[in-house]
Amino acid sequence: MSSCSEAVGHTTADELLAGLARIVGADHVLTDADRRASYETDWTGRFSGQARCVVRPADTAQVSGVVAACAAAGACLVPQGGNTGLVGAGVPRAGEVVVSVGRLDRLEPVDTTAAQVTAGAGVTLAALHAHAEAAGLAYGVDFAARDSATVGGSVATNAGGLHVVRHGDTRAQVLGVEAVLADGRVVRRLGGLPKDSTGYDLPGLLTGSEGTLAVVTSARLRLRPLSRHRVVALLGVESTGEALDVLAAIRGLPSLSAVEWFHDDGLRLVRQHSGLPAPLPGDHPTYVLVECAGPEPVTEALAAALDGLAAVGDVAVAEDRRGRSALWAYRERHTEAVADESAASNTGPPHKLDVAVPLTALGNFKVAVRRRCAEAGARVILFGHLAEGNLHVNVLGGNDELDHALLLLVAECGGSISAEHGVGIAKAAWLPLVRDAADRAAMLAIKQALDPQGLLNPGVLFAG
Ligand code: 2HG
Ligand code: ZN
Repeated sequence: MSSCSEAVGHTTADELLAGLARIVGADHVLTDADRRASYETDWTGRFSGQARCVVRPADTAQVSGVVAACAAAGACLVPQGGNTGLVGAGVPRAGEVVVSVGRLDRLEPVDTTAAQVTAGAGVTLAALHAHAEAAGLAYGVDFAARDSATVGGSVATNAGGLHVVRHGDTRAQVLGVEAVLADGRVVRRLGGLPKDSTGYDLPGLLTGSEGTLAVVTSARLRLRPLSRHRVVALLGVESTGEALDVLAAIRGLPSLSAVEWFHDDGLRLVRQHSGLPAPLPGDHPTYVLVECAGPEPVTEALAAALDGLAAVGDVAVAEDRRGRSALWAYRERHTEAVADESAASNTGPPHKLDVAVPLTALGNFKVAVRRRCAEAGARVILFGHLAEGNLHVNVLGGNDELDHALLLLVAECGGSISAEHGVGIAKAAWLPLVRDAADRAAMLAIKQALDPQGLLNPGVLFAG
């Protein structure tokens, strides 16, 4: 594939900027360093690079024009949503054009009969939730960065989040997408037919493609019934085994909507960072947060499922909105607490390994991760989504060598090196650990077919 950063000469570069300004308006082509800055560094501060410019198209036609102009000039581009990604896939690396989809924030009226909605790539998850709820429905994907994270970014990464146990990942919500291909042509599949086996599943392919195959401009999304009743329980447990006993006991509840977990060291950081009080009377090595939600009251069924379980001693339960948010805060504030701690301890941005392992391997994996980090003199905070064996391994004071050792452990137990954040540039080098040569060749063939010049998000997913 071509090296696009060299492909644009000076004259052509000026022409490209002028052409982009004609498409989106000069105000929406950001070339000054201070106007580009917030688009050039990711949320963690770990990934950062210089953009040729940042372009902010207002609609699909403008995105198409921008991509076509870049293709004609041989200029690479990096699509960007809310810039909340954690694997470096949404920030420039070597003078690419950043295509920010933030202005594609159109939300169409909810189709309550089909329980679907079409949302622009720049719509935030929070706005999508509010829109669906106003129509008496709900969107099934949610996570802490909801106020900034966008539909486009969550489709591009196949984001998982808090409710995969109930509704599946983003791919399970996507009924269709509209996307701009590498040459500027637009593929539009927004009909929302739940039954449609006509040809390849392009929406499924583009979901999770991390901006390497097309720029997603809009998505047709499945909505769910709005739950009128909700309960959150936070349980202190003594071991991974006990946490899994809790999971086994509640797994069959139709109302189950989240099973999260964190540990004493993470809780200490969250409390230090937020000033929150202790959530439970006792201290425990591990905490499991369970949420149930449904059209009818859900608390009794949860209590019955947990009844008699040896693991359940110390527990806090909340049914009202305030109480539920107070319990969720202990889990959701881990990311910011870790960021604060890394700044305070001068260890540099944390290395975040978003991994999943089979539940049967979880206990041993956790022990091995802690041992490796201790041997390397690094600190590790583990939290995440217990129901999927998804651990956010946040390493303070780590390095690439330690990442390598930890990802090897993941591969050895049949896990995923990227459960819900994407591969990005952070983990591209380790793709061979979990995708064999035939598998990588098939993926690369798709990449080359859809983006023969290699202009879309170079360096993401495929290293080098
Ligand atoms: C979460 O589950 C997010 O809170 C962020 O996926 C995870 O900060 C992280 O590592
Ligand atoms: Zn997560």
